[in-house]
Amino acid sequence: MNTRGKTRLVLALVLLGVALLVIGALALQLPTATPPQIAAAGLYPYTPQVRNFTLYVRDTVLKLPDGTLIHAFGYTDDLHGHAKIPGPVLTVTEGDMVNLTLVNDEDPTNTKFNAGGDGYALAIDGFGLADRGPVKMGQRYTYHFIAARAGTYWYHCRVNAIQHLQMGLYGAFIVQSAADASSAYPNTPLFNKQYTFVLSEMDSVEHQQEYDILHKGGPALNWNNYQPDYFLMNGRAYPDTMMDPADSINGTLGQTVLVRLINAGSEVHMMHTHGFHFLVIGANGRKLDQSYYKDTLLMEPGERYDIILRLNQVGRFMFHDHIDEDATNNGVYPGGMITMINVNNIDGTNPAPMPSMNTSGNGT
Ligand SMILES: [Cu+2]
Repeated sequence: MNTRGKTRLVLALVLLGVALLVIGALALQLPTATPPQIAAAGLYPYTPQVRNFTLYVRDTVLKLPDGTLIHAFGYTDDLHGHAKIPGPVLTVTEGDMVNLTLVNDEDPTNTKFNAGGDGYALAIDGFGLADRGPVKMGQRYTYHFIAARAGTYWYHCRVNAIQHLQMGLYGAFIVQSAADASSAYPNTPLFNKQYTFVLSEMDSVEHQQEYDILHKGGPALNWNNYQPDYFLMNGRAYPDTMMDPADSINGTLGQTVLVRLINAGSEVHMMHTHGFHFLVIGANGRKLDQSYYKDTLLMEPGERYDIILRLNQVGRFMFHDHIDEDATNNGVYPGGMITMINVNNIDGTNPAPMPSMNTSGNGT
C-alpha cells in the first residue's frame, strides 16, 4: 500500500472510530426497553407506564420552631416555587420507564443562594443512573431508566456532595410493587396506609457561614466541621412535625401501616416507636429474606428501611430518634426528630391526650 493508501486507511479507521463512539453515546442515552416491550416480555403483572418528572434547584429558607432561619437549597417540581426539603416524593410502579429531568437554570427566587456554578447531577441509590457528569448552568438533562424493582430509594446530588446534600438536595424515590400496590414487596403484609419519612440534619451555623461566603466572599467552608443542631423528619423539627398529617402516623384501630424510612443525613439515627414493635420487611431497597421485629432501629447514612406497624391499640404514641440529642432543637428538648403515632377508635375518637413530652407519653 502506498503512502496515500495508508493515509486513507488511517482516515477511514478514525472515522469508523468516531462513528462507533457516537453510536455508543446514543445507545447510552436510550432506555434498555420500552414499556410495550416490557409488557410483552411479561416481566411485571402490570402494564408499565412512562413517568416524567422534572426537578429544578431552588433556594429556600427553613424556619425552625424556635425561630431560627436556615438558608438552604433543594429540589422542587415547581418552576416558580421555592425548594422543598426534602424534594418531592417521586412515586412510580415497578416496571415503569422513568424520564427524570434535572434543570440547572436561573433561580427566580431572589436570594440566589444556589449559584449553580459547580452544576448538579442526580444519583438514585440502588439504580445505576447514567453518569452524565455535572449539569451546568443553562443546561438540562433527562435520565432515562426502568424502575426495575420495587423498594424504597432516594435521589440526591452527586456533585460537591458534602455541601449539596447538606444544603438539602435529596428526596424520596418510591417504587411500588407491580403485583399489588398495597404491599411493599411480594408476600409482605398488606397495608392500609403508607408514610415516607426522610431523615436529615442541618448545622445552622455552617449554613449561615456558607451563605455569607457566597454573598461577601471568603475562604471555602470546611464542611467536615459539621455539627448539626437541628434534626428533621420530612424537613421539619418537632413540634412542627405535628403540622402536616403526612408527617405523623394517623390511623384507625385494626389498620396496618407501611412506613418507609430514609436516612438522607450524614449521621446515624435510631428510630424508636413507643407502644409498638414494628416488623422490618425491607432494607436498602430490597425485601429481606427474613423479616424481624424491633422497636429501635439503627439507620446509617444512606440507609432505607421498610417497616410495618399493626395498629392494635388506641392511643397516642411517640415515634422518635432515640439518640437523645436528635430529639432537640439547638440543644433544647423536646424537638427535632419526634413525631406521633395516633391510633383512633373506629368511630374516630381518641381518648388519649397528647402526651407530655417530658414524661414520654404512653411509656417508653
Ligand atoms: Cu421514647
